[in-house]
Amino acid sequence: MLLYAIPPSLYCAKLRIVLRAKGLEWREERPPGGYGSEEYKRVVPSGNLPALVEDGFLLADGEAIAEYLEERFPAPPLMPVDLRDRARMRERSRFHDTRLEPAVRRLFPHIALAGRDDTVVARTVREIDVRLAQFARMVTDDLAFGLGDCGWPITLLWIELLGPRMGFSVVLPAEVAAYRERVEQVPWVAAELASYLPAVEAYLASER
Ligand SMILES: N[C@@H](CCC(=O)N[C@@H](CS)C(=O)NCC(=O)O)C(=O)O
Repeated sequence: MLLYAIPPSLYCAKLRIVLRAKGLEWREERPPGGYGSEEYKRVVPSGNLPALVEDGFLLADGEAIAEYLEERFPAPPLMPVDLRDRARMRERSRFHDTRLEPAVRRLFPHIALAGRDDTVVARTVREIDVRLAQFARMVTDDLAFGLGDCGWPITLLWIELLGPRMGFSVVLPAEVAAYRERVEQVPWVAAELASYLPAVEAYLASER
């Protein structure tokens, strides 16, 4: 399996948790021509990272790939059996992908002091606080680790590392802190975080 990825990408890290959980082997390549290049878009029309090629089958979009892998390699399962639990697992994933992560991503152009707008940062941090408070009311511990959990430890790591560098502090609501602790104990999450952390730190150092 070939994964198109760049080291600091959140969604590539999220997908690697799925690959690790499934016990799959993969190799990684940077997008040909570089991030955002026309050359890459000739291979992957949307230009999205991550993209996966499996047996000549190309698929881009982390969530689509994760759901494909779940169906292609059902064991061990990363989706609950119960219909409503499956829906809740998807809700957890979509809330991460469409609410929390995009807010965190909006901070990226402001990491370097030269490009920082403190008003935008303060507004974005308030939004992150709101999203985390919402998630605190959604998250429960009755679902076994699954697809909907893979993005959270990655984005929560970014929030933790960005705070001291950008002069803000986000205190996780108790429910989210407990959830994070639980998820980080899952072996494939721990393995991915250990290999991903240096890539995030290198990226942050390059943005100084
Ligand atoms: N929902 C998408 C989001 C992925 C995403 O935002 N990837 C970034 C890199 S971390 C990207 O591909 N940016 C370039 C682009 O969208 O053209 C997914 O799950 O794959």
